[in-house]
Amino acid sequence: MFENNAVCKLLGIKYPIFQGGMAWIGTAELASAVSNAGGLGLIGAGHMPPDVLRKEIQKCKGWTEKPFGVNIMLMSPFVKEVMQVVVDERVPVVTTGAGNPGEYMPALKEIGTKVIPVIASVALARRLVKGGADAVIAEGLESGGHIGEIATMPLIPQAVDAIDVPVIAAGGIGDSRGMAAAFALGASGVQMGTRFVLSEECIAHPNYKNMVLKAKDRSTVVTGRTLGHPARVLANKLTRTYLEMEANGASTEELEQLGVGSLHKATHLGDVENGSVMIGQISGMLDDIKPVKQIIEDMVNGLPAVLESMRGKMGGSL
Ligand code: TUI
Repeated sequence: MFENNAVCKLLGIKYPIFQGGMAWIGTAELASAVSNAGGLGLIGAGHMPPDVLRKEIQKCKGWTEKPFGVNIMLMSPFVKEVMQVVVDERVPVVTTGAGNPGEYMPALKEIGTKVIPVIASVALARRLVKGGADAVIAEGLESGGHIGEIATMPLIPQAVDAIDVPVIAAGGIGDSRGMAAAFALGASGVQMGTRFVLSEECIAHPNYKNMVLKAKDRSTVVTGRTLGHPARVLANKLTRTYLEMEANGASTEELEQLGVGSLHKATHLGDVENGSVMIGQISGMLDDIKPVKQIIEDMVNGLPAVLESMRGKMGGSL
């Protein structure tokens, strides 16, 4: 179906479907399952120390023969060391998030690693393509976790018009309709995070998955705007405290202190009231936990019906 798709050709994968990085839960289990199912699995390095990341990469290599990647979170205190690990391990694809990866691109490109930064603005997309990015992931503010300020719908076509490498759409995509919409906007592929949280292979605590299942359209809020690090998370006890402190002018240190360890608390300990549940707005639509292979096949197999339905909605022949 995707024989001539630019992203599939660039990476040697069957379907142009990426799994979002996702610190703590984008593990070798999930990444290898996505790659084995024909998409691109990504190990979410988050704040991982370099030796932990190396082990995760080696596990992934043991579980899949297919291309996979590492998502490097540029605000990590270990960013230089984890970049060195992906170079040493010759990881085929690197995606980056939460910053500008420009300074690291030459070393990655030199060993043939494909570099695909997440961008949240057209200006950064332009700059990174000049610096050698092989493609970009344009991520709208519907996503969970760290976000920019533009929604997916306006971001994708503006990024597509501005650059001449493939654009992968992210943010608010969870089924074939979202995938078709991304292609309609000019994207060449999609990335999904929250949808893959609700997979059998995702190691997130059952309480975490349950919060995604129960979430409605307005269940998430954005914290950290005053710090300049906005993040979309499920509204809970933690966010109520956080937003109240933020509104009352709490210091950066006080706010950062609240966040320390909070993602692990939610993803691994299952404390979804005091922990940080980083999920996207599409949560409201997701109501089943499936094997990764089925998530991907349902996305792809549902496309013809979406195209047919579009013709119907338009109400005339095109
Ligand atoms: O990075 C993400 N999502 C994330 S990162 C994250 S951080 C974290 N927090 C606690 C524990 C562990 C990890 C959680 N979720 N998405 C990609 C993304 N990148 N979204 C937005 C951006 C972005 C924003 C600004 C990319 C570049 C950018 O440019 C700034 C610049 O320097 O020009």
